[in-house]
Amino acid sequence: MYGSTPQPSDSDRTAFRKAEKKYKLYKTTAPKSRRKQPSEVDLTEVYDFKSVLESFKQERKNPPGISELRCGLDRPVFCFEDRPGFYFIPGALSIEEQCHWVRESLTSFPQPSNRTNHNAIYGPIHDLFDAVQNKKVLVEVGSRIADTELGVHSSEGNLDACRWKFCEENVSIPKGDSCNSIAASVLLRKLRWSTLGLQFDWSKRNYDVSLPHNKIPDTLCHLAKKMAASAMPAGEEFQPEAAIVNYFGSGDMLGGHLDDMEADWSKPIVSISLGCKAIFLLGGKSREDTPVAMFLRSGDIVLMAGQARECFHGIPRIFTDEENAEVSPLASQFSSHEDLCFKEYIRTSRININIRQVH
Ligand SMILES: O=C(O)CCC(=O)C(=O)O
Repeated sequence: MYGSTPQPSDSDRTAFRKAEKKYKLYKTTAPKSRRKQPSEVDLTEVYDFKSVLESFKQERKNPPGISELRCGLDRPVFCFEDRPGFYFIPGALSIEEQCHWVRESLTSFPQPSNRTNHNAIYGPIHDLFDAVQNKKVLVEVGSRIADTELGVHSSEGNLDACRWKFCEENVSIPKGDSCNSIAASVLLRKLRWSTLGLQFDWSKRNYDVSLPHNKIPDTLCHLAKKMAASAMPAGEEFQPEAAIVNYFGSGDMLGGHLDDMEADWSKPIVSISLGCKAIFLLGGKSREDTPVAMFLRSGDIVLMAGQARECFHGIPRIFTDEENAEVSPLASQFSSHEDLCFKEYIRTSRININIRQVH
């Protein structure tokens, strides 16, 4: 009300929300500049496991509250002493492995029968990345526009899926036909998630085992099993059944949430970071619990199992500016002309692949 002291809204009150607001990207216009710049943010309380790993390698010492888990993995796994079930494996993937998973995330993971956020509007989209590389446009084929006029071939057998087709960007639409279209490059920028293995139904918030799906690639299963081993109950092997791939662009965030749709929380979620650096918040069982913040870099893997499965977590920020993204070593791997689209994408994006055992 006018003249009264501003009251925080309900959503601003929790400790988790406060931390999200602290790290979120805000842009302000600097004096003498017309361009908006990211506002300064205090990062002094953000844990940096890259430095933890370096000092561990040099001096075998960890900062207070962090310890190294002794397990069979060929690299250090760190945990917070007061946050059981949460494990951090800094630099778990080599640059070549990161490169491989970026390629897979952009080419094969969004392929039908896997679903993406685009399914709801366009139906299944085949070969999106290929269409980006060939500068194609997705066109809604109206009843009067014949496929042959657009020079396209249907990629799906069913009628619904035939409504949207990729064609050359300069295709001429016959007079009188209204025609919606969207550039493949825009669709790629708007890609938010794809689901592998058992398909997650976001509206019902459960796994729809009746939906057709592609098998999770063996190499990804192998990697997830190897990484998960440190957080598995003794004598059991992790069984990857589903994965969600999240795609983040500049300004995107993932609000605080729980991953509670899997039956058995003793099994970890294996979460792989690729591309631009991000801030991850790990809270407690209530949004009122103050979360701990940490950087996630390309190649880092975190595991959330047991009690950590009951904890709110989220990504309030990704860093897409050259100075802070720390993505150059990965981007420079995409050096050939054919790889230009991968390079352009990953320079300002982050991909997260999280693999789950559902049953
Ligand atoms: O992007 C991340 O690192 C976290 C992803 C996540 O929390 C989720 O998909 O549930």
